[in-house]
Amino acid sequence: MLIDVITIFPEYLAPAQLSLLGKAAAAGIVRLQVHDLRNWTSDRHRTVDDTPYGGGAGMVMKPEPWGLAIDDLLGAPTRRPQAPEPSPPGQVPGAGAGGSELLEAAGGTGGQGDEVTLVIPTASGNPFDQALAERLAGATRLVFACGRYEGIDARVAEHYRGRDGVAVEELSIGDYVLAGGEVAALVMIEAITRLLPGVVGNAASLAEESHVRPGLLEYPVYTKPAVWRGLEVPPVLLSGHHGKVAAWRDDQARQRTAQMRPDLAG
Ligand code: 6GU
Repeated sequence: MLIDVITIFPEYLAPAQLSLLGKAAAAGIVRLQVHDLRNWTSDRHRTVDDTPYGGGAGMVMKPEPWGLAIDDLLGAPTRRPQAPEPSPPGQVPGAGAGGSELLEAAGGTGGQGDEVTLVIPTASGNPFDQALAERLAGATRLVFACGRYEGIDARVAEHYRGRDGVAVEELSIGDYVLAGGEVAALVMIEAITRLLPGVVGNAASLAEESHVRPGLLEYPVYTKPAVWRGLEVPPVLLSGHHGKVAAWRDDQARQRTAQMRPDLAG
């Protein structure tokens, strides 16, 4: 999977090089390219924002740099990740037109046969959830357009929504307001890439966790020691009785869901 992130703060994406994602990149499962939006400005001040039509507080991101940046990235044919990169995977802040090394229009993406899914993180988007993460994990190419300020001129989403081979997803990671889309993009990238074959060592661990069974949170987990600060591990977990363990976990998952997320409990 090839993932491009366009942002005015490329450094924000540095954590993506760590841990799971970093390993996925090193293994050639994911290639992450981070681009500085200001590379697609042409004025002296590298301006990316302006005042909102209709008035109101804050600034809006101008459509032109976004159009040029996204056109450049989409124009470059889809490139498959190629195991261990000579240069640090990702980190292309500064690479103007998206690196146009190779090519090979890889199959469908976005789960709908589109070549590219353009993800626009926004608090006013559709809720990003596990089902969406699973669908996007089927994509071969994702481009994240991370806005700041009051958001990106709405015509950018409108323009690309109409384009052949492009699926546009305006997505929110929750009901709160962030200062920009970068952290939301990180959240989505982590949720999506850990679903790719080979990223998480134990495939069974993917199946058991919270939200994979829609509407049911995960049961509590324990490890050694059996007693810690006077607190005991529930005895059933030490019983060796697999059937009882499974029933206990199922019951705990239901109780926990009812308590923590009554909105999910059916
Ligand atoms: Cl995706 N972006 C911003 N700016 N705020 C958010 C969000 C996204 N999701 C929840 N709040």
